[in-house]
Amino acid sequence: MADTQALYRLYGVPSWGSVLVEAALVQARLPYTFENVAGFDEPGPARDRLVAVNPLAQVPVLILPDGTVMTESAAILLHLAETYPEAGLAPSVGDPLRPAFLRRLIWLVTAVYGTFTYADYPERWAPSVPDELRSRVLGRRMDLWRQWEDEIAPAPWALGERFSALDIWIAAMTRWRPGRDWLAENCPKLLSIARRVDADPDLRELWTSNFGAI
Ligand SMILES: N[C@@H](CCC(=O)N[C@@H](CS)C(=O)NCC(=O)O)C(=O)O
Repeated sequence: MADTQALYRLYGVPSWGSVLVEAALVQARLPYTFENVAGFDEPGPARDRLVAVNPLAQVPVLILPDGTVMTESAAILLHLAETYPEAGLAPSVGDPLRPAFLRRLIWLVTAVYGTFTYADYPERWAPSVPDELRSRVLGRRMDLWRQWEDEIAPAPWALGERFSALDIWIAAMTRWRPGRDWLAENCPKLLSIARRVDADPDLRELWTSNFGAI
């Protein structure tokens, strides 16, 4: 499937947003190295290494085999899906499920993922009321998960019968706040997708290395 000589280089932190890209690399059976930049959210060498490739100082960053720097998880995912269609990460152009896939992927990065920028570091944006900002933004994120839960069919995967990277993203992002216990109470259909992906033998090692015991 892949040119095994061509190595991808992923900048990330275990269990952080880099897991979204790492899972796609594993799913596509692509060789990669992992540049752990843990601690990059404080000044120091890890931040310096990250800022050198992404001035926004965010993970994930993927360096392609030709040296091209890619940031933005959805862009990276779409690039990998298009380059390695056999990995089944996304319905291809012309597939009737493609619009639903694109809509939900972009919704995930704009509506849901964006909330982490504000709730993870509320003191940056509202220094006088950080706790209030965190709790309001977390409330917004819960509303968003509930909205998807209401829309999703009770089928095995987010797109119905067809597995896609959306399922991988559900498995990863539901590890983040508000977390799986909240999901069990509020979003059982999304949780069942997450658990099905947890059990995928190809991805188990990745989940363990990122989140510990699953
Ligand atoms: N739009 C970016 C968001 C990436 C993002 O928010 N990453 C988080 C880690 S999960 C991060 O680097 N946060 C540190 C910060 O925002 O300072 C993407 O989709 O890749």
